[in-house]
Amino acid sequence: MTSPVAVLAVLAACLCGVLLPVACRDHLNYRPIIGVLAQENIVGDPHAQGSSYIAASYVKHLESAGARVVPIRINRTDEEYEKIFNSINGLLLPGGGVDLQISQFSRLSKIFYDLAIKTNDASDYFPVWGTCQGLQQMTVLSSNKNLLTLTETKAVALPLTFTPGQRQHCILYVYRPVFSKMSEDNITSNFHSWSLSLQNYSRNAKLKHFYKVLTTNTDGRREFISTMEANHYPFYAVQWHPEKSPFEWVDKPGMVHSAASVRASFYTALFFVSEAMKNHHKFSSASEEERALIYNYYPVFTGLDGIFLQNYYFD
Ligand SMILES: *[C@@H]1O[C@H](CO)[C@@H](O)[C@H](O)[C@H]1NC(C)=O
Ligand SMILES: *[C@@H]1O[C@H](CO)[C@@H](O)[C@H](O)[C@H]1NC(C)=O
Ligand SMILES: CC(=O)N[C@H]1CO[C@H](CO)[C@@H](O)[C@@H]1O
Repeated sequence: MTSPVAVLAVLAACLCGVLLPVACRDHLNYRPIIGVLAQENIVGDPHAQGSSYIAASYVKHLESAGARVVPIRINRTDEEYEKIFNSINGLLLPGGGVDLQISQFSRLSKIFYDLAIKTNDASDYFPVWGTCQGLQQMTVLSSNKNLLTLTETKAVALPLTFTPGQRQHCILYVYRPVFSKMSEDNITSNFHSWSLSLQNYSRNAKLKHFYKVLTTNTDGRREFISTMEANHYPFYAVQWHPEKSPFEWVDKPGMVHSAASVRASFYTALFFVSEAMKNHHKFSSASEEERALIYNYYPVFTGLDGIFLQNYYFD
């Protein structure tokens, strides 16, 4: 097995070499802080407090790979969001179940997506990661359309089908230690009703120009995108749930906890946190940073049958 150190070396070579020709290894930010978007509470959630939540598994996933997390709450002003953007080193759009065009989550996603495009265009490296709904939201933002289609993927574990000729791409380096497992065993947890089919992706010029497809899956009827990466931006997205294997425990079909699935999960987090290390945004003071971090909030245990084991709730 390739050691995590070897993977990091490959990552540094891969990402610094390809995307940042300057010797960025000397200038990494080893105290990265990643913003995670909150979203409207699930209707009928008996544990809900306030108006929005973040599933704690997303926070733990990033923390496991050496990042700290700042929650980005809904219903704040554009100015507040811009200030947060200039203080964090990367952004994660989590899974969930809100409207991708009219929810507060979609409003925040658009504000941060636009800021991320603008800042990367100005050579300020700022990575964005989307998981499940996060991937779906990114496709809506990049195409200005909802091109998703219903698939039979509500609770199913799948292997990944790698797109030929794409294995050299940076994000896939992360999967290398688990490549054979990923393409053969059912190690990705899928919990989505909607997917971006390869067909709609291929027919939409904006999406085709913006993203390349790294892995796909099928529900037996439609081939859909399961991992993608932007061509010119450090934007990455997966339709499956790397954070569930180590951190969610609801006992239902589609949940995988094998050693290979946990390892794959960790490598996705390590990859994204390594990306965030290339950004140098900072809070304006130590006390502002302290006030913004997730440690100011307490996750609520929702029970062993909770779709999310623990949630953070916000006003
Ligand atoms: C393509 O997108 C449309 C929405 O614009 C959707 O109704 C349709 O089901 C999608 N088709 C496929 C094959 O994904
Ligand atoms: C993966 O799961 C499917 C059913 O969802 C099953 O048919 C298949 O044999 C599984 N593959 C492996 C390698 O376990
Ligand atoms: C900034 C923002 O979106 N504020 C809204 C927060 O929610 C209240 C009540 O729903 C609205 O009135 C505000 O406009």
